[in-house]
Amino acid sequence: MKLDSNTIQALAEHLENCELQAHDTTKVTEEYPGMDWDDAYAIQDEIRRRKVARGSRIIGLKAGLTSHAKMKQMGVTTPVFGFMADYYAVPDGGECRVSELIHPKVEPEIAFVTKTELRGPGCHIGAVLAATDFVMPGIEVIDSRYRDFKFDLKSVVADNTSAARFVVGGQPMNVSGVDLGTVGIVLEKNGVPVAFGAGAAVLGHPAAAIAMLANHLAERGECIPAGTLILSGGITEAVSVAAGDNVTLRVQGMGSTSIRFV
Ligand code: 0L1
Ligand code: MG
Repeated sequence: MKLDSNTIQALAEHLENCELQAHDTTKVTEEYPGMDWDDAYAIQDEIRRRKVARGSRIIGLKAGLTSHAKMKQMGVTTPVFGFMADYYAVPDGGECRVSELIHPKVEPEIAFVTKTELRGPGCHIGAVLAATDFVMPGIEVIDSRYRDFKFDLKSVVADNTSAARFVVGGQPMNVSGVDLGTVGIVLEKNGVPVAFGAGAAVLGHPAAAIAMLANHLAERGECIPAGTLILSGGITEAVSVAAGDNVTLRVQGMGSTSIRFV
């Protein structure tokens, strides 16, 4: 690690305040260009610690930048991992207040819920499918705290991978009932289809993103516990939203989930 603990704490406080007060900032690597991956995840961990210390529960994990569309959109090449706090969750069909966010975008995702622990190294798609209780449609609302969504990977990891809100719903499915590689999705904004794709857009198969997460956690001596909700990453590019927008994700054979921006 290149940063001392005081700097990690100060950067975590700054980024979390940007999130809580809905104002943007410059990327952290501008001031600390020499920071490394461990520093970036240590800042994210400190944000997580601060939330838990204030009484929030961590209710899920996420993989981000797992599709070529997203990587191309953001000009990066590697997936990243983050967490979801309890207040990020929006009920299916519920409201998301835009005034609490900076410049929200939505991503169509497949959400996994595990039934047994997943532990790397060497975790693979087969192990993920065996450990999955069910999958369902999920919309992630991302809201980078960086001005104009301009960042590099270490900055975005420090910023908890732009995590802000999410909704899951539709028909929970056993993985034996759906081919997650070929499953089709349609994202609608105000009733108009705005993005289309198939599960394979995420690393060839969305379960590959969950395996990568398990292997990433193993490097830190951690695992994915049973009962964890995980967003596997945007299947298409992210779509900007504003107050008044209604967004619905339809996943073939798995129903739909919706969120309203007010
Ligand atoms: O969930 C995601 O794919 C977002 C990762 C962070 C990058 C972004 O803000 O687009
Ligand atoms: Mg996402």
